[in-house]
Amino acid sequence: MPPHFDTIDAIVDFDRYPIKDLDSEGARRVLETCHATMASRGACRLEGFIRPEALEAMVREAEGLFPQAFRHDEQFRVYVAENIPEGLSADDPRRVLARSAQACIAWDLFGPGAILRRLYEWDGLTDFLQAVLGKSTLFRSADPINACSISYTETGGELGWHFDSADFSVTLQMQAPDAGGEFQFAPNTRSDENENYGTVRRILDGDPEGVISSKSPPGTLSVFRGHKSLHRVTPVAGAKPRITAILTYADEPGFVGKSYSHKVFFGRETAG
Ligand SMILES: O=C(O)CCC(=O)C(=O)O
Ligand SMILES: [Fe+2]
Repeated sequence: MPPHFDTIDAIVDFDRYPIKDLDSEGARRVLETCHATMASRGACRLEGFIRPEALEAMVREAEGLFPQAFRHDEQFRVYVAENIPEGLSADDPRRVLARSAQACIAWDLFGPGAILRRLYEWDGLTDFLQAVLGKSTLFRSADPINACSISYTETGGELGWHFDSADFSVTLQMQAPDAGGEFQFAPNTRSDENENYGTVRRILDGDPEGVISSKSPPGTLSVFRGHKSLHRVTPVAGAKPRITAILTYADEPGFVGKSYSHKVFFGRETAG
């Protein structure tokens, strides 16, 4: 009989990450590690978060959805969706554009029994992430299109350097490509007090100092504060695409994203 994934226990490796009861000793230990790396680097990674059999089935689901994915290949500002003053000097990093070339599957294309849907809709994950981030509230996004989505980065594709508009992001690495597709992250590139344009410029020009490269094994859940830390996904090569799920959250219930991102990343016309 093929394995079933109708309970969260079959999906999340609770032996390794006992986070079902956040008050348990095991959960406290997991949270301690996450808090430490969130504080020092603005990021944390949980390798092997998804059980191998569930991950395999998740990848098959993602492959099944792939023909419906919307492709984009566009230039974006590094400072995504931020107001950029006019008359900036030629070398100001706020003028720089970066390339994003990926294919994406919207949330409303996931079937009712999709494993990724079960994971995202499990309240325990939202509660765990709230604890990791030390927030007083956290809600799943109500966006029908990008609440939880899948990005496929095919050969020649990439996601150029940028600061996220959201305060933090959560990703699940599902499939690593044959080559490239590394996640590069410059922890705490900027702060509320200091934009550090010089550092941003230096990284955009290719200086690797202060940049951490990671190739997360499939099954890794990552949380990172991408609004303050410049990051990118390097170009992918080879037949196998990089497949990543992006899970989004908000401090308030009922959050719906911007229509321009629905159009650019998912090819949808929406209001708002
Ligand atoms: O795919 C990744 O690992 C990062 C994605 C990302 O930076 C984003 O969605 O803003
Ligand atoms: Fe990002």
